[in-house]
Amino acid sequence: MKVLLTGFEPFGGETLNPSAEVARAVAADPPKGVKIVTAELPVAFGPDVETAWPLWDEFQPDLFLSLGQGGGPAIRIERYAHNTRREREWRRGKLAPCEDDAPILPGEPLAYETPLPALSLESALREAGIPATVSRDAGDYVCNHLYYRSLHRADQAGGAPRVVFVHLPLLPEQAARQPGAPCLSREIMAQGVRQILEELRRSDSG
Ligand code: PCA
Repeated sequence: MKVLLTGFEPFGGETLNPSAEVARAVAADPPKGVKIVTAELPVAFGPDVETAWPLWDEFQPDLFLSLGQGGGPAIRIERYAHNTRREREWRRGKLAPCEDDAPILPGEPLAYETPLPALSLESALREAGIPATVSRDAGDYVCNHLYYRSLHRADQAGGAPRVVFVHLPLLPEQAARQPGAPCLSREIMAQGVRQILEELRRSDSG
């Protein structure tokens, strides 16, 4: 199974993004039978997909698994992408008010749902001892934008590749600067992403 596995660059005043760290770790040690191409995407509407599309075109993956930093205590398997985006501005790590709020692709569907079994992926992770949950809202920032554009593109192409987005908690180094914030280690998050790939490889070949 060929997988395009992406993470994002650090944003919002952070120097790390768990998604890029975990994508690199999994690409360096992929599950058996999984061939990975990985990339770190810019956190910007437009440049995110302009970086991902050439890899998609060249590699023709069976699966596009994109990762992003979401915070919270668990790995979040995103079930839906919504046709809405809102620009963000960070000032010293804090969100500043911003007026921009617009559809991603005017006239296109309000939302897309991943074709992948989010609920059974959640169960597989939890059975493996990894905190996981299904989310119905990927937000309105760049992660949701990439997800919406990817599901739209796959839909236009007749449903290939399969696409799913996963939000990750903070890393311990990040949470150490925000006392009380939940986090997971790189190792546990990488194990979770490997578990997802193994589940999907099984269903891909079966
Ligand atoms: N998380 C942001 C954008 C980049 C990232 O890692 C989001 O959830 O939209």
